[in-house]
Amino acid sequence: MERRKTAIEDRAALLRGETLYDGVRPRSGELEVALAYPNRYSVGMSNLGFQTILGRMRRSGRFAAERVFLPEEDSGPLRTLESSRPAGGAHVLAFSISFENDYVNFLRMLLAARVPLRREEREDRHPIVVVGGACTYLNPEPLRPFVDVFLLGDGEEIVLEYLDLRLQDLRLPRRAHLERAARIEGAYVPAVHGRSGDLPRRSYEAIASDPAVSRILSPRAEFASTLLVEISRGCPRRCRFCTVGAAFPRFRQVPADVVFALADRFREEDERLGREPARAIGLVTAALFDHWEAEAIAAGLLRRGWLVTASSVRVDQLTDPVLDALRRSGLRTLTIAPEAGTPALRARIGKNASDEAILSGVERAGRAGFRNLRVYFMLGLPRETEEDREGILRLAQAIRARFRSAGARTGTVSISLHPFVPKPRTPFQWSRMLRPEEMKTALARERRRLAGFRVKAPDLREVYIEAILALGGKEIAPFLLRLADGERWNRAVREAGIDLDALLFEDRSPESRAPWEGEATSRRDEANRREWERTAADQP
Ligand code: B12
Ligand code: SF4
Repeated sequence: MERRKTAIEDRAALLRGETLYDGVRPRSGELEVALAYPNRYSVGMSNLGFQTILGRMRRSGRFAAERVFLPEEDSGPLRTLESSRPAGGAHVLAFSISFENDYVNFLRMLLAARVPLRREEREDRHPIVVVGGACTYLNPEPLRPFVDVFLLGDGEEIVLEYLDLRLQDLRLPRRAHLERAARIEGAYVPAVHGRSGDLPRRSYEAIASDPAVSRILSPRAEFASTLLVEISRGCPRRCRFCTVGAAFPRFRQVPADVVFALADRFREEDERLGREPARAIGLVTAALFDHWEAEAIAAGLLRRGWLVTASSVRVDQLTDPVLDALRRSGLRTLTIAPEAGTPALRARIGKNASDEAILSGVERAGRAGFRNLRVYFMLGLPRETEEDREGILRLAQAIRARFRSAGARTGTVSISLHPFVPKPRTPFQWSRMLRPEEMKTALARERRRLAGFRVKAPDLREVYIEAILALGGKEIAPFLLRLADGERWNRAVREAGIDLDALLFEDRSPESRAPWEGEATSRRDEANRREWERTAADQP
């Protein structure tokens, strides 16, 4: 009883703290949708995919869409945030998933919602379990046994097409509805299609006039009370390890005047309702300095009285006006990701930047007044040599020296070391990754070398779980179920009979068919194979 009361109070406090914009308040409607994020409120509310899909559902005015997050503690059946409805009683239980490790939370939330985990065990009274989000369409296979409908690609349009169909089909048996859903372009219905293979994915073409934007601001989000606007989708660079180009094949940009119009509209709404105005805008983009109007956007927002923030930036492309706008907005730490210690390895992974280009970017950051730098490197990249690893220390020292001499005398330079994880639909999908013992030794050695720096590295268990879930097929379902049951990862691997050598620790042949590939070889698969061969031949 006590516990239940706390959960209700927490919900009320979260809702009271939120500011809603642009018609995103909850509506009533015949179709009840629970939109879930398989992680905490603070993470989900910082995710623009989740916010965008919720915005679409609510602003259409046709559906009763409420949010669900991973509960802080086991507090009885899973309930929606807004009106505490049981999530398992909705017509549609939709999940937005952007990180593989959240698959475990996805299963735990289904359990908490009292929905059978395996799709064949669900009956007409159960919700249709729908899933969207980048990692789930790069490789839907590990989730295949648990998901009724995947909506592949950009979700802006397809989510409404699907919900409209579900509304029409409310009185149809589950199977008949699924058969109809399978005809939507971009829908993958495992019960009808079998493997996901060659199914098309959706791409939203109107981003330039209708960008993704967060319409609910919360002081409890990771980016507290910050309005997030996606100023570009995709990335024109094709670093060989990175999923962004694979998830969003076309690079699309939002013009500065569209960003300003949005910001002005939100400001007017605050003024009209006499609320404390939102002050910070977070520019969501994989490629801030590739945006043809990056400088105009940063300077124009600042002129309008907004504080401007951005996630990590490409250090070899920094320009003074954008750095200046970020600094004047109060940002003190800049995150940069050279990824590898030597120019040769950077060329091999497709993130070409000379040491001097990196150092002169760092110098600009120091001159612009940044106090701290966070520098990301990966360990265990394909054909990485001892010289490449030593290069991390050399580059880190040079970065610190240049940063300090440019003015940041007392600030910190912290290093993040992340094990390389091969990702589906990238040229490095065929690469091996280091075994846990190799990785532990390499990490320990780097930590010793980098003794003068603050070094961060992730929990290795999480890294190997991510790799298995990224690359595996539907046969890894027992592994996932064991993790959801709280079992340790290496024991779950053994009991599920997964051959880690074949899956992770040996280079795979580009001729072999990956779980997510179809019968036909797509142009992208071909391009990835060529890039992988060029990597092996040391060609840029
Ligand atoms: C903002 C951000 C964060 C925020 C917010 C959480 C989040 N996951 O987004 C914070 C800081 C908390 C964060 C944390 C992390 N992040 Co992050 N993050 C980003 C970033 C910069 C933007 C994401 C975004 O908002 N994109 C814009 C929206 C509109 O796109 P979208 O989410 O894909 O949504 C679209 C579709 O996928 C689809 N869709 C999404 N949900 C649904 C649901 C339904 C029902 C439907 C139909 C469709 C649908 O429709 C949407 C609109 O078209 C991306 C890089 C990038 N630019 O993409 C990295 C990125 C997603 N993050 C990444 C990583 C690795 C992490 C961390 C693991 C970092 C760490 N070590 O802690 C954590 C994981 C946290 C988590 N559980 O997700 C990686 C993911 C890599 C992967 N899976 O292979 C990315 C791609 C960066 C990268 N290049 O490596 N991140
Ligand atoms: S690593 Fe960065 S620059 Fe390279 S493709 Fe990915 S998002 Fe673009």
